[in-house]
Amino acid sequence: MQLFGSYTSPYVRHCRIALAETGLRCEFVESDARTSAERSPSQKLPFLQDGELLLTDSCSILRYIREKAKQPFFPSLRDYDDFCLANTLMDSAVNLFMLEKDGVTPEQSPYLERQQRRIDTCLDALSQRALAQSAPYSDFELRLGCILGWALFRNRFSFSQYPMLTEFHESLDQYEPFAQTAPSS
Ligand SMILES: N[C@@H](CCC(=O)N[C@@H](CS)C(=O)NCC(=O)O)C(=O)O
Repeated sequence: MQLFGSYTSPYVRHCRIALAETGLRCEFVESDARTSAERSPSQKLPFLQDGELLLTDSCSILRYIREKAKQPFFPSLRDYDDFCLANTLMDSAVNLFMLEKDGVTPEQSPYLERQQRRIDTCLDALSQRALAQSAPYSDFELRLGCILGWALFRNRFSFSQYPMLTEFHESLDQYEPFAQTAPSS
């Protein structure tokens, strides 16, 4: 089994955390946009190859990892929707980051302004959730931790106005699978 990804992507980080938690054997293949364009129809990272099986999204990869390790994957609807919201936050933040690299900013596009506002409304809603302060963390909480860590690493948005989120991220930083997958360039 091979996981193709980068050491900076928050999507990839979540998969790497799940692999560390389950102890499954998987080769990590550091990859770039050229590799994803050649090998995955989504042209995104991560993707996972296990024999004939190709998985093209971090969500299906997470499900595969959890099921292989006989661990639950979103038995709770509440937790699943919170995961989706954290994922929406991640998509918006990464999308704005990618476009900014191409010189396109929210000032030039009402849709991107909406993406920017979406980051604020998602953060506000997520800051009101009850969050674990120690392991075990749910996949929703790991997803949220991954996007908060990425935002700090890339200096993309601040969440210092939400002390609960800062405390939560600091507690996750003490968790070995989270700490060992911290983004690095
Ligand atoms: N829905 C995908 C999103 C993955 C994603 O956006 N990955 C970024 C890297 S952080 C990427 O490869 N972007 C390339 C592109 O958008 O062309 C997932 O959950 O795996």
